[in-house]
Amino acid sequence: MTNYLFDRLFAAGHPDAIVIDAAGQTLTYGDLDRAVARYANALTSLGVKPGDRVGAQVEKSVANVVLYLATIRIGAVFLPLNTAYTPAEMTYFIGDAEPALIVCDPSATATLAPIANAARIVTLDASGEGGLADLAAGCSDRFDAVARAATDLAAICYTSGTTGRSKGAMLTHGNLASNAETLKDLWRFTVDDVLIHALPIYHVHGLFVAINTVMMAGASMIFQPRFDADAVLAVMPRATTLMGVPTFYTRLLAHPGLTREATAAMRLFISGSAPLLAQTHAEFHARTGHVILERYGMTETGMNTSNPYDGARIAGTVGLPLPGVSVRVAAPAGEIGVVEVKGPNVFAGYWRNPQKTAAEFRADGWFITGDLGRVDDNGYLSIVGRGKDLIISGGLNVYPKEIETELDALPGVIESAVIGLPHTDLGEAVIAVVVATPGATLDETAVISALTSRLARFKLPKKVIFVADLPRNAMGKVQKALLRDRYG
Ligand code: MLC
Ligand code: AMP
Repeated sequence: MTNYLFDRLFAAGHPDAIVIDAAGQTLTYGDLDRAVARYANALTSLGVKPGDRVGAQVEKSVANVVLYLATIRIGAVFLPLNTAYTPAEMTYFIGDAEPALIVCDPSATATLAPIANAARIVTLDASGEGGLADLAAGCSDRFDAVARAATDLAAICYTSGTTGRSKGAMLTHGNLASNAETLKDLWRFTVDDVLIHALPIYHVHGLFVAINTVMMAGASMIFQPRFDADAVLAVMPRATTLMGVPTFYTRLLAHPGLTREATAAMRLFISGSAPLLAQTHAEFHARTGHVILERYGMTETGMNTSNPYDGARIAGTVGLPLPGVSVRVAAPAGEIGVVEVKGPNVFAGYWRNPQKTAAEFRADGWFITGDLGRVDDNGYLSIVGRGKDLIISGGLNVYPKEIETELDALPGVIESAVIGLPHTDLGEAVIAVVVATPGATLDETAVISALTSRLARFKLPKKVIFVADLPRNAMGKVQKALLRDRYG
């Protein structure tokens, strides 16, 4: 019996080789295997069965990684949830995904209990302590992985919708394994690599691109709780690779410690999740001698394209389709069109949402990304815009529609438009343009504090602008481009 993803993740790492080095806690592949077995036994004893969802609203920690791997090992489905989500947001995710178990910080149990439905709640705090850890400590360190095929579900990752609510992207064992296998080869990860892991692990970038690729190579990672330029620079002399969003690179460039000497041990800097400015690419090269490798992906597809390891890494492009992945632009050669993708990396559809799934695939099976791109004569893809109304702030997606719905529901607000404006640190910042009822005593502070209980903090507007009315076109549609020009 084989477990498609689990077996592949543990195939390359030598039991005595280090896999995670998290300040004060170092685990070998053997240690990790035993820790995961304990958690797998603990999850099973809590009644989690193959196919059940395990919701994890847990701070980044080694225990959180162990929980992810244990969920895969018992054939269940991992459901990572940003710790910034409010109870209002969690109510939706829990109602939609119907997890059998929710793992959360002890401080969150009181708020989650009334909205947990049928799910059991068990705790795990930022240091990896809690009810689940206690239970696991008393369990056997052996567990026969539950058999899973490439087509079985491994995870559901929520991604916001341009209209309406978030959708759960169903990712299979085959999706995750094929993508990590491909990236490991393309980016030349080997047992000698040490990745600086400073990304959150509730999204595909930090969770699958980083952890799965490292494990497939039998490599190791230095695990940091969050991105901090000082902390990243401090470990660089004993690392070889970094994966980050563009904000990582602009913040590193703002640090005087980023020099050619500081990066001498490194072989590869990778960027993705949001557009990397050509200026950042050039400045990083000038300061360090390293050419950042930019790649392009999505929750629904994992990674789709990458600049090459050996060939030219061209600023402003996201490179070539990954081996085994097909990418096309629905437009004549050299012109701008919607980027479409097909391959073993493409998800199995939206959880319990066949209509949305059908709407985002062409009849011939290509997935419609909603990104606008152009392919040059050498086959390099550039992402030149978005067909979807989306803001990417520090690598995190914010859907204007979701914020506008909350704004419009506030007393004193007639209507609103949420736009992304260029921001030196975050790439884009969320800005709200609001039309208030005449006589309403709303100000920026009141609007933001009213949204605080409803929306995760990264989605909150960095600025609220009050206007008498919104510019509309002949069809009555708000002209966001005009607003961006006016306030940009
Ligand atoms: C934090 N804040 C943000 C924010 N992150 N606001 C807007 N956008 C963000 N991305 C808010 C906090 O709520 C807080 O607000 C204030 O900013 C400072 O918070 P912080 O905790 O000090 O911020 P920091 O830890 O420095 O985080 C910034 C960051 C982080 C850019 C390092 O957001 C990050 O690691 N982003 C990576 C996201 C990621 O992994 N994306 C991949 C998605 S997968 P307040 O009000 O409390 O002061 C994907 C597919 C693909 O896209 O291709 O990879
Ligand atoms: P998510 O839904 O969080 O997975 O975000 C996926 C989106 O991030 C894509 O559809 C793109 O719009 C964007 N994205 C990811 N990588 C890049 C990149 N290198 N350049 C530009 N946009 C990117």
